[in-house]
Amino acid sequence: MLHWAPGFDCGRYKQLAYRDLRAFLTRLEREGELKRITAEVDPVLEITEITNRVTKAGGPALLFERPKGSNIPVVINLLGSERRVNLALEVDDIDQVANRVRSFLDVQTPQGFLDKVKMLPKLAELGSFFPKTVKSGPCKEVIRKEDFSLSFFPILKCWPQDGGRYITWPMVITKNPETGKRNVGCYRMQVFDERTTGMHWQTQKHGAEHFRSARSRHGTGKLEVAVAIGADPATALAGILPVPPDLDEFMFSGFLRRDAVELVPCETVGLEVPANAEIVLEGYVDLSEMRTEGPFGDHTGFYSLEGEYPVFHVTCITHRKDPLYLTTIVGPPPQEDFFMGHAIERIFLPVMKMQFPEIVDVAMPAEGIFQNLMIVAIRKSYPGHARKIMNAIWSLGQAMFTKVIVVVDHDVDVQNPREVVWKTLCAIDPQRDIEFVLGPVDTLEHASRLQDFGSKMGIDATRKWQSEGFARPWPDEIRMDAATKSRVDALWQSLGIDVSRPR
Ligand SMILES: Cc1cc2nc3c(=O)[nH]c(=O)nc-3n(C[C@H](O)[C@H](O)[C@H](O)COP(=O)(O)O)c2cc1C
Ligand SMILES: [Mn+2]
Repeated sequence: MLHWAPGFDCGRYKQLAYRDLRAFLTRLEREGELKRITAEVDPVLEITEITNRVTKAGGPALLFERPKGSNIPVVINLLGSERRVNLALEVDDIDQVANRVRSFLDVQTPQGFLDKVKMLPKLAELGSFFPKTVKSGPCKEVIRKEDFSLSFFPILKCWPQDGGRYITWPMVITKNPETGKRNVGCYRMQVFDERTTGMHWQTQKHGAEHFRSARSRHGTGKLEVAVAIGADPATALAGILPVPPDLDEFMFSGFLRRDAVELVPCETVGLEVPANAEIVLEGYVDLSEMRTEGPFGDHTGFYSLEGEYPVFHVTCITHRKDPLYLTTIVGPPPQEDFFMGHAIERIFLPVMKMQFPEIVDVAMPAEGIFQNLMIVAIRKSYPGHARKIMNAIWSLGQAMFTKVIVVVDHDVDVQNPREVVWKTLCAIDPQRDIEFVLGPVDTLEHASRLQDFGSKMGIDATRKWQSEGFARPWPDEIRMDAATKSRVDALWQSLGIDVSRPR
């Protein structure tokens, strides 16, 4: 059920945030963006094969009503298209969210009384995005402290060589043992048995940092963990948002949904979870326990190898009376994670531009699987500027993983791969313009010399300047003059040539 309430602006109707996952599904169904599947389908491999075909064809979100072996329906491909991401964030275009981010970043130090008064609504709005703790919520409709098993849930085995079934879209919640600040991360969880899973905290991620910090403080013992599965779409995205350490992802979800995320305290651990969640797993990670996890068909399009990871022990499960199991698959691109990641890239671009105003645009094509390729257009204003930007990106949060950075001039359309290939290759003297650095690489990087450590490459594909030691003239790009173009435009019909007007 969707809620509509009178808005404050212009007497128009303002839509409130989706209350939960099912409210969003209702909207998707009304928009023709949800397909219910009533046939029995196996969560072992079959759901992946169907979803992979549907995502690649630009098809709808899927609700598998009869997954084999469970009476809980599976929701998948929820955000597997640009349109559904826009519906999730209630915009027509993702840049509208980026503009909202920019409007908050643009708030200047007020100069006078009037300026201060003008700022108040913005500050009040910001305050309304902080998560709110409430007493109870639908995720507590059923509380199972004794009688529970992960086998109740239709957890997918995604690809043939996967080490088992994996929970792929959890919100994994921990608190920083030093500061008490919350982190929410989406980290896959391999099901080991009815009450234990793996916890795939990659080395540089905040969950892994909490684990290391707890170990160095206490040596042995437990780190409490809560895992929420399925929520309204902006909240469900929390775990994926690349926000700085100790910044609460749920606050950012509140910003995205324009309403606070409501949290409820867990039953057996000192953590809070979204009240509207479908399923919650409470438990702990034992600080002295590691177990082999993997392999897993990953978003690189290859299997990530086995590795040693912490183990999550479930001590209690709470869920709705009729829970839905939200999941996703990764694999050969593009998959659903491309659409989620692309939206996040656009939303965070204003933040990147605030720190580096010379950045004009950024593109991360699907085949670059996020960490392999970033194309950056800059307004170059001093010698070596392209290399400065490469280094900036390699030190910017998760962008540190970027294996290849291509920096082009501001007049190159980075969203057009053909133009990028053409102009990049024309602009480089490879020996001079390619730079290698050593540093941290993504844990999933399988070609690097070591896990988590390897080399990265920057390509300076900007025009070279005299002040950079380039002594030759740089040629102009070929462009027909405007007068000739308009003369030919006027003639075009009469020529009877059967092609649409070339650009
Ligand atoms: C579907 C999906 C699965 C993911 N699985 C993992 C994972 O298993 N381990 C991991 O470290 N990151 C994984 N990620 C990436 C993290 O969610 C992402 O880097 C996030 O920003 C980490 O949060 P943190 O910065 O608070 O650690 C996954 C992302 C998606 C979209
Ligand atoms: Mn984080």
